[in-house]
Formats: sequence, C-alpha cells, structure tokens
Amino acid sequence: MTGEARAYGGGTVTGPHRPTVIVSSMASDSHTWNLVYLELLVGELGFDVVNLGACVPDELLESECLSRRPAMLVLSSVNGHGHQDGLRVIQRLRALEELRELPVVIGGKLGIGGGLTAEETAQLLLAGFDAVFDDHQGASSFRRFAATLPGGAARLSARVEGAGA
Ligand code: B12
Repeated sequence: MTGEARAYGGGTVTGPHRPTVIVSSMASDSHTWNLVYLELLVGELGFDVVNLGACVPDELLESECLSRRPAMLVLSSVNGHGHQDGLRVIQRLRALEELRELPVVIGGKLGIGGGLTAEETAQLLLAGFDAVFDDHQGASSFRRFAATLPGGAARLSARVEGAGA
C-alpha cells in the first residue's frame, strides 16, 4: 500500500516515506478509545502510527522505542494516574542514551483532581517530556507541536493544500 493510499481524512499526503509515531497507554491504564482517537489524529497529520494499546508495561515501551526509533512517542492516560505513570516512564526512557533526544509527549486526563497543577506539569517537563497536553488544552496545541517535528510543517501544509483549505 502506498503512503498516499494510507493517508487519513480529506487531504492527501504524498511521498513514499512517512515517519513512524508510537501511540501508547502506560502500565496502569486500560482505557482504549483515547488511543483510537490519537491513532486517527496522528495518522491524519501524515505519520505512520504504531498503536501499542492499553496497559503497556514499561519494558515494552522501552523496547519498541529502541527497535522502531519513532519520530515521536505519544503517551496517553485518562484514568487519573498519568502524572505518576508518566514520571516513572519518562525517567526510564531518558536514562537511555539512545532515547535522550526522542520527542516524547503526554496527554489526557493526567490527574485525579481535574487538570494538573502548574507544578505537576513542570515536574513532567523537568523529568524529560517535551510537552504536556492535559485535557483543558485541546488538540490544536498538539497539532502545532507535531508540526515542529522533522518534516512536520511540510506535512501540515501538504494536508491543508490537499484539503483545498
Ligand atoms: C469507557 C470508560 C471506562 C471503560 C474503558 C473501556 C475501554 N475499552 O476503553 C472501563 C469501564 C474499563 C473504565 C475503567 C476505569 N475508569 Co473509566 N471511563 C470511561 C469513560 C466513561 C469514557 C472514556 C472514553 O472512552 N472516552 C472517549 C475517548 C475518545 O476520549 P477520552 O478518553 O476522554 O480522551 C480524550 C482526551 O482525554 C484527549 N486525550 C487523551 N489522551 C491524550 C493524549 C494526547 C497527547 C492528547 C493531545 C490528547 C489526549 O483526547 C481524547 C479525545 O478528546 C470516562 C468518562 C468520560 N465520559 O470520559 C471514564 C473515566 C476516564 N474513567 C475513570 C476512572 C476513574 C476509571 C477507573 C479507575 C474506575 C475504577 N474505579 O475502576 C477504571 C480504571 C481502569 C484502568 N486500569 O485504567 C475516570 C478518570 C478520572 C480522572 N482521570 O480523574 C473517568 C474520567 C470517569 C470519571 N468522570 O470519573 N473506564
């Protein structure tokens, strides 16, 4: 199947090479529709998506990132433990030389008391996340972040042109 045929939505992204983005939950979280949503969104932005699914053990996340060398890792959590899970996971990934530069973002319903506090968000960023998208921010800031990845801006404009916007 060609890159063009796999493109989601109205716009067509041409070109044979689509970088891979890994979408994943973390160990404690069994919710799945958030991952389906992200798979569609990231695909629409012009990337090939590997969706690791729910309740992903830290070891599997690490080995998938090492073997696939994705353009970005997108972590999603909605069960309220995302702040805790995220801190543990990012520390593990950033401890590996090979994954120090990998763009890693986290989003969803990350705490149990509504949105994260500024301090909790800062903890995640300091621990190594490149961006935190707690639910109150919406998807547009995530789209803007994805556009900053290598080839990302070109992908967005190719899509806008393809959609006739
Ligand atoms: C369905 C559901 C379940 C099902 C899940 C089935 C399945 N296969 O997914 C079951 C019954 C298993 C379940 C279990 C639990 N659930 Co539940 N569940 C829900 C429910 C009703 C809908 C979730 C859903 O599918 N939404 C549709 C998807 C598409 O949207 P979403 O998940 O909201 O994700 C959106 C955003 O968060 C955002 N997003 C998510 N990730 C990311 C990442 C990035 C990078 C970005 C940019 C955006 C983003 O984009 C998505 C689209 O807008 C919600 C309540 C609700 N109405 O939302 C509660 C809810 C998520 N569950 C909740 C809880 C507490 C639990 C349990 C702990 C309950 C319990 N005591 O056992 C367990 C946890 C199990 C576990 N180990 O994780 C809470 C979480 C509270 C919190 N975070 O503060 C919620 C919010 C209910 C509530 N109001 O209390 N749950």
